[in-house]
Amino acid sequence: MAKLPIDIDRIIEQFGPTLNFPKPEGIPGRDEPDKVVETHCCFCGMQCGIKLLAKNNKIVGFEPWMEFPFNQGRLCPKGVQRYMQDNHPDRLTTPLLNVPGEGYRPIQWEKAMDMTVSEIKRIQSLHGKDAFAVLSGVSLTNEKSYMVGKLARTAIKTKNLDYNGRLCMVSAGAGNKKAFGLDRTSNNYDDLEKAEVIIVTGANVSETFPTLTYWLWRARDNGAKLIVVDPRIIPLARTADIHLDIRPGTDSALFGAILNYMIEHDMLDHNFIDNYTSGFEAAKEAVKDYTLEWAETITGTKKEKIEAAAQLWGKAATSFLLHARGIEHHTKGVENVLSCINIVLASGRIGKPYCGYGTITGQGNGQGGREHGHKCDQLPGNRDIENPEHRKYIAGVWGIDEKELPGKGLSAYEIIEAIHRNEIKGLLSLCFNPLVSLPNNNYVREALEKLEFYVGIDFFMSETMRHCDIILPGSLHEEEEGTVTTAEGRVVRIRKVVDPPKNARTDSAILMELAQRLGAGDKFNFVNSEAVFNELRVASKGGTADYYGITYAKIEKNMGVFWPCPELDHPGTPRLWEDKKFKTPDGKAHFNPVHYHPSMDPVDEEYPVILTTGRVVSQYLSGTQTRRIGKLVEQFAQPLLEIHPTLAAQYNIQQHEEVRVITKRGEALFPANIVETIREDTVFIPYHWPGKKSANQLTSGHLDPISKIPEFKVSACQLIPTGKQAYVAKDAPDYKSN
Ligand SMILES: Nc1nc2c(c(=O)[nH]1)N[C@H]1C(S)=C(S)[C@@H](COP(=O)(O)OP(=O)(O)OC[C@H]3O[C@@H](n4cnc5c(=O)[nH]c(N)nc54)[C@H](O)[C@@H]3O)O[C@H]1N2
Ligand SMILES: Nc1nc2c(c(=O)[nH]1)N[C@H]1C(S)=C(S)[C@@H](COP(=O)(O)OP(=O)(O)OC[C@H]3O[C@@H](n4cnc5c(=O)[nH]c(N)nc54)[C@H](O)[C@@H]3O)O[C@H]1N2
Ligand code: SF4
Ligand SMILES: [Mo]
Repeated sequence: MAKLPIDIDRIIEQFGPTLNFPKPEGIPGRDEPDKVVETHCCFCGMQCGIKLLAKNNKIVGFEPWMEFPFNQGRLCPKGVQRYMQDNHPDRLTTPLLNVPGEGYRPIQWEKAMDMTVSEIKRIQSLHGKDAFAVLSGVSLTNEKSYMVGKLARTAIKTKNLDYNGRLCMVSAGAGNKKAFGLDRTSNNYDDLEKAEVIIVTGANVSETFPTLTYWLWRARDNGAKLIVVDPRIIPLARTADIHLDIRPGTDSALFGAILNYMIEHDMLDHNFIDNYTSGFEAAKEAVKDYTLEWAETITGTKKEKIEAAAQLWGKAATSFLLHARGIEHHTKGVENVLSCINIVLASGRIGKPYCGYGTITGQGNGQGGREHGHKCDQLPGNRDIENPEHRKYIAGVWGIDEKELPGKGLSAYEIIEAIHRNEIKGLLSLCFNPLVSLPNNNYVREALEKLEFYVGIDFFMSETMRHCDIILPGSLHEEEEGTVTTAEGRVVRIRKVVDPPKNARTDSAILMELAQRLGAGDKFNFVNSEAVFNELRVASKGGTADYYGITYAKIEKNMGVFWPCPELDHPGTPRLWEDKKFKTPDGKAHFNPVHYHPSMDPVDEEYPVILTTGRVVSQYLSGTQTRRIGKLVEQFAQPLLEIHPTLAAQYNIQQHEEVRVITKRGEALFPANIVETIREDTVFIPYHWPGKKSANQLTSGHLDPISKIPEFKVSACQLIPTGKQAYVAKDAPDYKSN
């Protein structure tokens, strides 16, 4: 008999015949739950429905929530492991004070709050209100996002408030507002199902939005043609009809050429263009020289392939175009987005069944978090902080004089620059790990060290938190009631399942106490999260992101409601623009002229290789959460440098050899992973790791002039093999082209 791979006898001897394995310290095993709660995954913008199981006020596991319409029980590797965070031994459970020379010492809440408030007051009385900044995050619920905005503007009274969506959806947001006057994906994802042609550009859907692939496969089963645009043969590209392997930073050239081709071959919806859009002539003029030959030289992709894609797109009766950060993380992120929107508008395929367009929102509440006013230029309801009418309305809701409302402040990376210039001296951050996720992080570290006072709210000790003077232990998704808005624009309920552990508090309780101590307690008399939501509904009323008609009861009854939902008897809006009444001042959808521009850090003789950065399936963002979950670490334990065999041979780089990657910002060592799935002129590094493993040691602080998003997707680099073999736990998958 073949020998069993495990020694059962030894195991029985050790643990007894019932195989009672000891439970790992701090993480209880699966017990019969005393509570099963329908809520959502805390990670990406899909916000998959999930049931969390709890026993004795601790999360003990999960079950699929089959009825939730978007994911119908499906979950990705992160979703099935997320519950491991709850009882994690690393949870921050008491406020901490950084004592110089000694390190972090636990302190009472009373003292932590006293010190925080007195430091805010000290800095502001010496240097002005705007010398204290706030950085927020969109893993926070709608209610918390709204509270942070209100806290910054009415209690701290600073204009310098921004959020981590600045690194994420702002290019798409700015492009969508320009073109449609509203910032949301145009349809829910059911409409993908019968789209004839689907373009996915700059979105590694299988790894970053795994459950969305279900809707793409449904479309494929119905015969949809799939066009994938990505410098890498990402898993989705393996099954695509056409893969356009463009050079990073050249989407606007590609989509400009496709628009020009559509115009030349009269693949246009003239009725739609004439009656429902403006700006077509200027957009046409901008691309008149963008031939397929020109596009081939810029994108590095064969013109025959571009033509085939233009033909498919041009002739389709129904279609969907989706993009994510691959086209948005550029100094021309907004232009890239507009170049996509132009080909959608030219086709007239929007506001109809199975016809849609949208950015795929990244963070858990990336959609809602960009609507409720914790951006430097925005007030709730996606209102404009510089618009006098909008200011007046929100000042009225908040019971303050419009003049008291601060104006437009600095964006996230600009706040770091202002700290360097000594203009900002104090910082409150929550739900943001800028030291790992902002570009050029040596520069970010210097800024954090320069602050006179820094207080952070998190549930784990992130790399950024280590620079705080005071750390306040906050709460996980499942420790508070609230709502989030999914990538589809569906507002859903987040359920409290357990209490924050030990001495940790809910984020809301912390924000409310800060407001009270800063003298704005009367504006934060919220009895629960529903009360916050009800104020948010009023604040959003009449804005483009109108939530007025959405209530907790309505969300529960319908398993989510799509905004805009302006009245209580309104059913919500899964598909936008069926009435063709766009939210722009002239009521039309706007074409915008887009000229192709090179990236701000172009390759040259000294820095000849393009470095692009992004994600892997098992790690999430700065990794604070997922690098603490063993199973996810096992899947992808360290950042590897993806490099094509031809480029590797050119530099004589061996598999797993440590390679020095150098840009104008700095250098770092990464083991090579030689794969055939990437362009020969481009290397890729995932960015989820801190310190010496951080890709953001290399990226630049060049920002898009409109959206202020950093150019994470293009840096010019040098590669120098070190001759040393690195220890590599596991390779990134190499999806061979054939
Ligand atoms: N597993 C996992 N899932 C996540 C996250 C995570 O950290 N991990 N984060 C969530 C968040 S916040 C976000 S924003 C999303 C991001 O989701 P995605 O945007 O899908 O993720 P990225 O890996 O940043 O980039 C996507 C692709 O862009 C390609 N790319 C690079 N440069 C260019 C270019 O110039 N043009 C084109 N067309 N493509 C280019 C890269 O090769 C990469 O495959 O994922 C969400 N989901
Ligand atoms: N090179 C490179 N850099 C990138 C990107 C890239 O593609 N390449 N992508 C960018 C993108 S798209 C994004 S979205 C950013 C993300 O950048 P970050 O927002 O900095 O990343 P996170 O890991 O989400 O950090 C959030 C922190 O908040 C904590 N947190 C999570 N939920 C909560 C909560 O409910 N309450 C509280 N109090 N804390 C919470 C987590 O523990 C974590 O420490 O990174 C950007 N950086
Ligand atoms: S796809 Fe996103 S929301 Fe769904 S389980 Fe995975 S990480 Fe969670
Ligand atoms: Mo993101």
